[in-house]
Amino acid sequence: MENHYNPKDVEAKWQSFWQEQQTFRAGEDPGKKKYYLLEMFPYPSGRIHMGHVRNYAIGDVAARFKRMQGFNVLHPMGWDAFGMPAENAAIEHGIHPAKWTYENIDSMRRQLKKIGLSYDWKREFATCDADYYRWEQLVFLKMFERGLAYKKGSSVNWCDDCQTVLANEQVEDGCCWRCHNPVEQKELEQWFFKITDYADELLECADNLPGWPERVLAMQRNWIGRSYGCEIVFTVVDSSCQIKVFTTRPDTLFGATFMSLAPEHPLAETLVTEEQRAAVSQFMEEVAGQDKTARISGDLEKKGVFTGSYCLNPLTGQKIPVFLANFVLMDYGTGAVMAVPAHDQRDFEFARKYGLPLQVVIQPEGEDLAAEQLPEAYVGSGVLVNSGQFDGLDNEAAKEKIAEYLDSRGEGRKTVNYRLRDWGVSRQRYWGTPIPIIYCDSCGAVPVPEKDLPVTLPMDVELTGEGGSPLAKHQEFMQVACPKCGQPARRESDTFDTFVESSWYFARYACPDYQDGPLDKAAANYWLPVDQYIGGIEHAVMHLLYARFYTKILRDLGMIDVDEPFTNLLTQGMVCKETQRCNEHGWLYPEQVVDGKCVLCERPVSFGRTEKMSKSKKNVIDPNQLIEQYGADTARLFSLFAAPPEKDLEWNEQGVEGCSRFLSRVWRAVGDNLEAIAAADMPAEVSGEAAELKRKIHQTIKKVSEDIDGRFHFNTAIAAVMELVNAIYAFKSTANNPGIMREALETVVRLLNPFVPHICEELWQQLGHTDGIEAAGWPSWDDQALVADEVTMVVQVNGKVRGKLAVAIDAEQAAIEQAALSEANVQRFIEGKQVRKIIVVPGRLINVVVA
Ligand code: ANZ
Ligand code: ZN
Repeated sequence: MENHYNPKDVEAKWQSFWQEQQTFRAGEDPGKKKYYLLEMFPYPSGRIHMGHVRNYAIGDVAARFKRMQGFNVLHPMGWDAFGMPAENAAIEHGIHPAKWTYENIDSMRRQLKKIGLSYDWKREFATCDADYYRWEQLVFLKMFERGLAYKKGSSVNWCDDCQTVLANEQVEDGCCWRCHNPVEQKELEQWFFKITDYADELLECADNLPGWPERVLAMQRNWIGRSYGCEIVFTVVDSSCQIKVFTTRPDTLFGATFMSLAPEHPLAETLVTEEQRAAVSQFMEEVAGQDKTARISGDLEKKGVFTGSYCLNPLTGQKIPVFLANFVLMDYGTGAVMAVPAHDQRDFEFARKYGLPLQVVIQPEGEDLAAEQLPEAYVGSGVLVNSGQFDGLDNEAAKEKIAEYLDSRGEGRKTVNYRLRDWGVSRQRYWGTPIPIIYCDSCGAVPVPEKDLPVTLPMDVELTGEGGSPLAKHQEFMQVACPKCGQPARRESDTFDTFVESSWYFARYACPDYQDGPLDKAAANYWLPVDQYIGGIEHAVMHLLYARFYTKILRDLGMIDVDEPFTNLLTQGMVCKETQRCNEHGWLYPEQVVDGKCVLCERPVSFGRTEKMSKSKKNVIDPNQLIEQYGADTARLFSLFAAPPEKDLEWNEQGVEGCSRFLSRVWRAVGDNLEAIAAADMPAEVSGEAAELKRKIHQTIKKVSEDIDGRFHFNTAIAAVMELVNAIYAFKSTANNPGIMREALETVVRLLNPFVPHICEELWQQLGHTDGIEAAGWPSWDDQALVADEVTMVVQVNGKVRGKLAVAIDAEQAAIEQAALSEANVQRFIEGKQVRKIIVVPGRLINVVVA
């Protein structure tokens, strides 16, 4: 055996061994319990970063652990390969998105293989393969047939730079999440998926996912935003118009002192009087420049304008002014709000700004709120006042009563509202899945017949980055005969949002080569749901919600039998590092700083905050270099040991070196003892120092097993193995107890295998095993061996011997008493009697005295 631990040779050797043996190939085996482990698949940017390493190392521990436990494990990998960066690269460097993407995939696959991740590479696919997206097109046709995919005009967030529509979540501070260009509003015909049909089920299932972090579920519930409330009708004065509002607080109706409409409200034009026209137009212009997200978020200053019209509060009969207000959005509720400034903070600020009256209608118990003195809106509960016949009612009860009363008069009704909107899936981009629709002047939007799928993305396009979708300019692609009437027609030039691809890739991994449909139902039902899904918290809403929705679609199309895609979810923390800056040269890469000085100008650098590793701040560590220098096992160990998976991990060089040293120490522990333990069997009985080591071995097995299984406490698991390694070094009697030393070493190697598999495979072989470490299985602990040295104590009841008890030598008095009292025979003699006292003679006897 090499004296010196040389990760490079070891890692290359085992990576090719796994490849040749197809160690991680998975197949359906109904006789075995399955375990499907999945990390969120990457976008093939070309280079892996430390976030990937961490994400995949976490997953790999679970996959290897479960395989060693005897599960039939599916652990696949693939590529989320459509999307804008490929197109941007094409525009900037003139390289075709397909070429760019597939080359990046090759390079990233090579990098991933160097980490030694236990993937079944036979199942790999890229979502830009026509073999994948054709099935997505088929599912779309079925959704279209059922009205689950439809087209409508809508105002969208538009980035003029990227020439594309952005989802609300892709707008950050009013700017495009990718290029940071300000976002505008634009009216476009778009394809939508009817996710709102599933709002209730998505919500209710969210209460049924105990394996998900509560934080993620809360974000999803909030995103779906179901609120129970009331629609109330207000009549416009001197007009036949009616304004409908949605409110969750019908109990405050007597306090509604004005009305706020969304500037886009269809009645806005009608309601504006001559005197107010100029002011209104000016306001409209201002709002048009504000982005929706800021308008909802509440950060924006509340502004409005009087329309000149009034409407009637249905209960007070009072004339109240109608305003347009920037914080009211057209696509929530009815686009109109009855403003209750005394009890709603936005309305309060608005009223103070425009000098509008406040009316208190909810009085908290034991207080006497006066409208003139309110420092802010009172939003709590209380009793109704100034509310006519409803005075004195508790406000929760009043919600019901007022709703019923309005209903009986035809002036309102109870409703449910959702914040969730249908999912807009159209993108005016080239590098995506073509939407299989044909437009015909006589037949309208006609679905592409199933037999004509896939609608393949043409490769010969010109990408300039200007003037809308490149597909629309591709004559050959666009011109097609109408499938219904045969007349010349044109194709849809939009492609799908790439979130569509990532909404079902996990199901396709069950049957990546299946040619008769999206899913081989038997295989998909065998593997799904994913038992453990691992990825970043940034996907808490969009990806995870869309995937849940799409799973329900596939179920309702009869393609699978599961309701939810992911049983357990782990959201890993970020990988962070200190930033470094030079006054002259700005942010610096770690290698540009030597002895605290900038290598470019020798000036001392200033150390900035520790932040998520990012290219823009240059606080990045290249995993490829790290692996080159220390080996993959060290890189893996560090990312697993430095922090629990859910927490942020702070990069530190000493930590990496520590991990590397630990692996060398394990290597030496085996090497140094190899000769001594050559022919040793595992002993049945041991004593003294050996018994202590045995206890340590089994305690460690128990701790590591429990820490890994379902809990992902990898850092404490690794710390426990480190202690066992210390115990091995401290052990002095190997010559007399070679068997126990062998057990200790083999245990270390097996327990470490999920974390650092290359070195463990090698050491396992050195220890004399020929068929790969996973075949050895996961070690189990012996409960007996956990107990410290024991003594047998006699138990008496009122001085008569009634039993014997094995007690740990270091057991506490209380534990000994407890054990004595629960001994079966002793219980018979004390039953129904009162225990007066218990006398313990340490190491010898226990006497229970009863009355
Ligand atoms: C009167 C009222 C009084 C309200 C009060 C609140 C408190 P959630 O819970 O999020 O559903 N609202 C309704 N439509 C709106 C729109 N299009 N844009 C902005 N705000 C809108 O919120 C429902 C409440 O948000 C509704 O209840 C309405 O204000 C406002 F003391 O009506 B409320
Ligand atoms: Zn036609």
